[in-house]
Amino acid sequence: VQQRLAPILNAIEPGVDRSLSLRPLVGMIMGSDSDLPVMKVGAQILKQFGIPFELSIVSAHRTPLRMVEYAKSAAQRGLMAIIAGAGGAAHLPGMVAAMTPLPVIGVPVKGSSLDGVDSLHSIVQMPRGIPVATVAINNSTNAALLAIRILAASIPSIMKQMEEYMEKMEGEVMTKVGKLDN
Ligand code: RP5
Repeated sequence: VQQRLAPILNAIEPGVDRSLSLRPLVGMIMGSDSDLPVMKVGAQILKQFGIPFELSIVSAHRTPLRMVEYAKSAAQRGLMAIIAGAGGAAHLPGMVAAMTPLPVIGVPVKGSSLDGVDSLHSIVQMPRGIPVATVAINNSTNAALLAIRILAASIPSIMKQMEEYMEKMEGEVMTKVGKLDN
């Protein structure tokens, strides 16, 4: 799995072996390598904020035991949030949330036949007691930003970064407003 992900990791952070880097605070997992094009956008955001994270393939259906091991060890390994992307009958975020006390953010990945509505409904309709914070279809950017906000609540330097990110975004919009007005 790590071998298949290596080119992606390298594109995100050339020359850095994630397994040797800082202890990951965010776990980003996905059901299949076919989810990577969607998920790597969020990974790029985590990288941009300098958040130590891990990226891997964990399938609820094809590697159920790996999923159990991943979810059960996540808190103990120091993760503070998990982002889980999946398509179709997207059980991964919900099943992981059922086995960890950590916050889990689900990314519904758009599949080929039902436009991602299948994934969205699978992830968002969690039964009472096991929450999964669900972002919009294919929106791994918001999943990463939400994970960062979760970290920011207890890490002041990350809070400051998030405030700066929001100010920058506002500034960019206001520049466009200024151009339209003139
Ligand atoms: C899900 O099935 C994955 O998350 C993926 O979105 C979907 C299709 O997987 P592949 O058949 O492309 O591996 O488990």
